[in-house]
Amino acid sequence: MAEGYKDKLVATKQAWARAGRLLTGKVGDPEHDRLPPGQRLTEGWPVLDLGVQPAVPLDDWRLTVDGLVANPIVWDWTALLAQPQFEDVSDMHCVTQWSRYDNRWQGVSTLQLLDVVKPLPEAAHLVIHGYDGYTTNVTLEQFSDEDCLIAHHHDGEPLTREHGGPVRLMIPRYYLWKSAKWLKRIEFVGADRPGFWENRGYHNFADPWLEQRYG
Ligand SMILES: Nc1nc2c(c(=O)[nH]1)N[C@H]1C(S)=C(S)[C@@H](COP(=O)(O)O)O[C@H]1N2
Ligand SMILES: [Mo]
Repeated sequence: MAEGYKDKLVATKQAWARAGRLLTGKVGDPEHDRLPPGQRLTEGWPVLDLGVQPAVPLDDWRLTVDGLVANPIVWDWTALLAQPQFEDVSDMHCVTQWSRYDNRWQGVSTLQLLDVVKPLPEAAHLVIHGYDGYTTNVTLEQFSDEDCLIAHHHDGEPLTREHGGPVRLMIPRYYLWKSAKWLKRIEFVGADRPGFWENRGYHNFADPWLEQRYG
């Protein structure tokens, strides 16, 4: 494992995944409920990561989008802000059972990004990379939900370093481990490639309404 990662914490979470800890066995209905099964509402905002919180100065920050796309890009901060800006309010759900309502995110929508890079027909999956070496995988369909964005502000403030600033991904309809902090690279691939937690017992798809914590 990479330098500085909290190996013990990772091992504990992996053991919980194996044991199916926290599972209620219920299925939720987002049409009628706001809190997915097994979740509790929090007013605060816990910080979770692997123990490495990279400092990425704005001047050095770059987002590479490559792989199976017609138009690969590297955006710096100015290029990100030059894109049409998007705002969305959503709830977030962490696999460790907390949910936080009404997060106001600002950034560039993933739909706008897709419009720019133009995925090739065979690009069905994405690997998301963080500056800390973290990876997570989503399908192109998950990435294309209308509330997904490359976020640089939260509740009107620049995203803090502990929460993934300067820029993180937000994919609010899935458990929060899919929303990579310190976003560095978005790679379009043909075959699914499980990421850090998906390789350690977490569910590949991660729908909180189906309680897809592990699997
Ligand atoms: N780059 C990176 N992104 C990451 C992680 C990480 O370790 N590194 N942890 C994930 C997990 S497991 C969670 S629960 C959320 C936590 O986001 P927060 O600290 O803003 O609450 O970030 C996700 N994104
Ligand atoms: Mo997590």
